[in-house]
Amino acid sequence: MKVLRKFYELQGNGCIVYNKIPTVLTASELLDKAMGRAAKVEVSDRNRVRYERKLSITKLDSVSNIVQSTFSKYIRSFPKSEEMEPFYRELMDAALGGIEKMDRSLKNLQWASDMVQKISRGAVREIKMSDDVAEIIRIRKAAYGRISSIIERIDPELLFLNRVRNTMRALPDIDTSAPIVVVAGAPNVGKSLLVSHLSSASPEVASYPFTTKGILLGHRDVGEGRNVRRVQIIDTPGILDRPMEERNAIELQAITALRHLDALILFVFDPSETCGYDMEYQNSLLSGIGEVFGGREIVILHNKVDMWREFGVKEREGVISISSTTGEGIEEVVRVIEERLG
Ligand SMILES: Nc1nc2c(ncn2[C@@H]2O[C@H](COP(=O)(O)OP(=O)(O)OP(=O)(O)O)[C@@H](O)[C@H]2O)c(=O)[nH]1
Ligand SMILES: [Mg+2]
Repeated sequence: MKVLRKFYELQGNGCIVYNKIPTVLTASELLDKAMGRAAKVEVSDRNRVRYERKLSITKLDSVSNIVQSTFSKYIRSFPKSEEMEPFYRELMDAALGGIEKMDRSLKNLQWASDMVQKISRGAVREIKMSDDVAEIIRIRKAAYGRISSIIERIDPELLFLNRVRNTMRALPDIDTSAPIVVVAGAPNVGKSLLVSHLSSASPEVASYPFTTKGILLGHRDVGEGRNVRRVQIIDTPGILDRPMEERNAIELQAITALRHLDALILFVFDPSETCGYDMEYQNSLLSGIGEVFGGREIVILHNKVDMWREFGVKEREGVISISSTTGEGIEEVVRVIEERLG
């Protein structure tokens, strides 16, 4: 699973842990699985009491083992929130309305696992001391009942963890340790066209919480020989193209998660204003983005030069004029990226 590698710090041995998070069963699915397996166990003994004792103990062991192994698999495969990279932790925090719920749910699974073990061991102890078939069966059934109610009690946690899993799988696959370029600007200014120019392969679409469009992720190798580095280029439709004041708190958090990325920001203007937004609006977007990325360097690009030069608009100093249609100025953008990130 591509995304999950981001949730794990490098281990002491320098290896990234590629854990897969399995689907999380609901309480009733887990109970069906455990009880179904227990129903199938077979034992043999000619003595009726010994037979019933063996059978009940084997069934209880089986139920307890399945529950424990299932929960420990979940506990192992989910990341601990404090070990997650800040970018992903903040995104998950926004998407889940509090990442600490994940840690709490995992703790509850551990609790349930311990309880099930305790109930089953206690019942086995009682069964070993009994010489009465009816009593042995009664003890087993009582233990089943208590185990079921423990599992049912943590059903909300199981459902929540499955939501966590699905949310994680949908996050963008960004390597936060590699260089990143974020392309921002108002809608229609030519961001996507620019990203496709800058990328060596065709950009892939990745989802991002609270945007319907999905971000574009392009790549480009910069540097030479041994010093080649893969730069990721992120197109941000629907993320950074509205004023920050219009956002709700969750959206804002998903945006501010971007500040954890060590990114070079390219802010694209459309001085022709054919995008439908005037320069004043575009400037106000820029200052909002400047605040989000506080202190990060922002490179200003004036796109659609092929168009606005004809309108008689003058080029500005300190700004790179480009055309994403004719390719004018793109080389200079590449040079700036190589200089800052190469
Ligand atoms: N003449 C001219 N048109 C351009 C240029 N760059 C982009 N366009 C046009 O502008 C329109 C928008 O381009 P996109 O690359 O989709 O813009 P965007 O910023 O990604 O738009 P959203 O994803 O909607 O925010 C398209 O019709 C492009 O062909 C340019 O340099 N010159
Ligand atoms: Mg676009």
